[in-house]
Amino acid sequence: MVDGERLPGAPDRAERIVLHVDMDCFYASCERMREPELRGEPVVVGMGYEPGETVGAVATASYEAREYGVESAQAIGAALENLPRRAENPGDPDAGYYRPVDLDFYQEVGSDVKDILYDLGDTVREVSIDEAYLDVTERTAWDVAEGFARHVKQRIAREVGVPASVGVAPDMSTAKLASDHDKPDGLVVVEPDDVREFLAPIDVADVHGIGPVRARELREMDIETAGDLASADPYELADRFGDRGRDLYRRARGEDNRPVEPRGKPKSLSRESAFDGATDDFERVREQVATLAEAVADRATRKNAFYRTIGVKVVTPPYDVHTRAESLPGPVDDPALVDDRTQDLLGEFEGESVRKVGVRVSNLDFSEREQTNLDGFGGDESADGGGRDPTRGGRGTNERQNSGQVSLEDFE
Ligand code: TTP
Ligand code: MG
Repeated sequence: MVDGERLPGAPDRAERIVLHVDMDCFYASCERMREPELRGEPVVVGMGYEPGETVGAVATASYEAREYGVESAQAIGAALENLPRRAENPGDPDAGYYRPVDLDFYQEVGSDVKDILYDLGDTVREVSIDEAYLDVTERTAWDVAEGFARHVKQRIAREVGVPASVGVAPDMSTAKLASDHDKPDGLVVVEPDDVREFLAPIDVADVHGIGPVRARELREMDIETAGDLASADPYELADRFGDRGRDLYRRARGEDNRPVEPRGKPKSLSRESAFDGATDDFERVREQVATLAEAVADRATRKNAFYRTIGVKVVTPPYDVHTRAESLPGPVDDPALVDDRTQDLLGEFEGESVRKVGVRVSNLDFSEREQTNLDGFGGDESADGGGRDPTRGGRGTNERQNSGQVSLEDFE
């Protein structure tokens, strides 16, 4: 095929490297971050669950709890039959820890993960609170893709503290199946020449876009696996399922040309770092925040992002997350202001022991810089000493926030 024949947005699949990230038992992993004694234990997170009660449904269960037959969407009552509460059975290893959903906290953690992904991918498509696709074609190559994927996992583990599974493949559909293939803590790279072989044994019900009803219909046609689907008669599939049938046939053959279209521009940019244990040396905390502030402001400048909110996060033992933020009257790109405001916000925590600190700019605005670039005049904006501040005039209002106020969206 010559280049000119290619449809826009439908590059040859061998040319693309797509990485899919899906966090492992995400809500349970978040709970383990702030309650490290839950690590390695069966953990169940319940929606509509109240401690001590039997109401609600399982949002997720740790892999240890899944061993007892606990699974997403199960009623808490049913889960308790398989896995009783540790609180009522102290010391019993066959009992588990039940926690209610704390979506604000999970959003906060998910957003920290996404910040790293935006740093690592050319384009990022956010799919849900714990899942995203990255086009990393320009960032890596097939012979080093595994190392790159490991780097992604390690940055998330080190900087945020939750485990992820990662899949790398030449298309989105295969990348998703790859990240799911070795969960938890998975890392699977499927190179272009191996796609058909990788897909062959996969159950049709696991192919993206095939729900339980269609899976049953396919099984009636003796199509059990993606391999069966890939070698089925495409005309028969089209007859039975219309255009959708042709799509599924292509997907089973690894011919998924959907580009990784960016969705969900970063809502915030942040950096955080943990101290070994906790520190009582507040000078150290201040220095760390200054370093993080510089890194975050630099990243915003590189990403053409103006910000309307500057904030800090301070984690104190055992794992109490405090966030403080200041809203500015308008969007700015002003590293000195980030430094100044974060040090000011930090002052409240002087004298406290600190486990972890973070700096975040949010309420991002990409429009002005894009406009500037379109005009072709971008050169003089930092003439006044590094910062461009179209609207600064008054001091921002100091506003207290609970950790995480982003709403849940894009749940696919
Ligand atoms: P998933 O990624 O589907 O599940 P998971 O991260 O818990 O487990 P896995 O290791 O298999 O990826 O969903 C992400 C989060 O979304 C999950 O932690 C809880 C929430 N969720 C619900 O609230 N209800 C549901 O039915 C599902 C499937 C997930
Ligand atoms: Mg997940």
